[in-house]
Amino acid sequence: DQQEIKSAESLLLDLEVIRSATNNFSDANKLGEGGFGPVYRGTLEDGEQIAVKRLSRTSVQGLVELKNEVVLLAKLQHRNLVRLLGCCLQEEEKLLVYEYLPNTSLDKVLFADPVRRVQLDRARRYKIIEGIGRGLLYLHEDSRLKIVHRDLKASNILLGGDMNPKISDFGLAKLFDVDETQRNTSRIAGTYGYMAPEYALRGRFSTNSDVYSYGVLILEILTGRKNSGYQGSGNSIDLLGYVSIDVWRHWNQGDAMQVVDQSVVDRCQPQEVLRCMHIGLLCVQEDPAQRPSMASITLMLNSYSVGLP
Ligand code: ACK
Repeated sequence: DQQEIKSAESLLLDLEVIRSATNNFSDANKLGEGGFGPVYRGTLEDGEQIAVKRLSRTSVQGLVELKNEVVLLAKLQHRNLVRLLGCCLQEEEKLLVYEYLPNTSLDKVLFADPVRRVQLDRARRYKIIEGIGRGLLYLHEDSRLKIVHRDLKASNILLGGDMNPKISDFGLAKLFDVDETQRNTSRIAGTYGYMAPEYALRGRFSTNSDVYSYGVLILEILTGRKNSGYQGSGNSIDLLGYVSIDVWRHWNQGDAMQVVDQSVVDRCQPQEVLRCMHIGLLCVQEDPAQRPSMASITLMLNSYSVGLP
């Protein structure tokens, strides 16, 4: 209807405006290389800061479909999703414009060298885990799109001014799906180490495969250690370089606490840390059907985060 058409048009940004906001995509304005092309920082005339993704992959979709998809994505608004503000889609230049987040991504915060690493206490780590969970739940269940992210990982989690986590790059995997000739072999969207085995091996993605990636994230956030990747057949959990759920069940609390980051270990409530770790391990089970849904994960997390500082 008229309203829809109007709101779709308001998303379309003028290429010249974005050029001048980013200093004509100057190197000085380049934030880095993202999964779909370089990302630039920009400042609009009114002073608003933006992040511009310059898409370098060719989409399998035509411009009209691409626009429709972007209109749908821009409707998704949630505290834990990076907000899509608009786009500029032309044959020769395809740009997505997002809100700018000043605090870099979770992987830099977690895994940068010790000097630059931001100290995250237990409460902060929980809040990050919970926030990502809420964003993912929204993508899976609340939206009209039922989006499977397909590439959830620490570098796709950006941190807001208050260290509130926001999921980035959601919905993009679908735009850039494998081309016809590669449908069975290429898994372009996923990232080694975060991909569920059924996705990595057979290209089967689902909300359950996102849950697996979320589990890897929980383990990374609690242990402060990057996953060591998927190295072959067998128990997928051992392969991540953490500990398998079976081993975990037989550990006593003291053993178990040794795998978590020292900043998470304080005098109060080791039980909580262990329960959170346990949720992470449930998510990375080999069998997708055994993994909990995001709805039950957020219930589990809520049930014990009450009363956190
Ligand atoms: O870890 P970073 O500083 O955060 O470096 C990467 C780089 O661009 C390539 O993805 C940064 N980036 C992506 N989107 C945004 C955004 N909306 N706001 C700020 N930085 C962003 C990302």
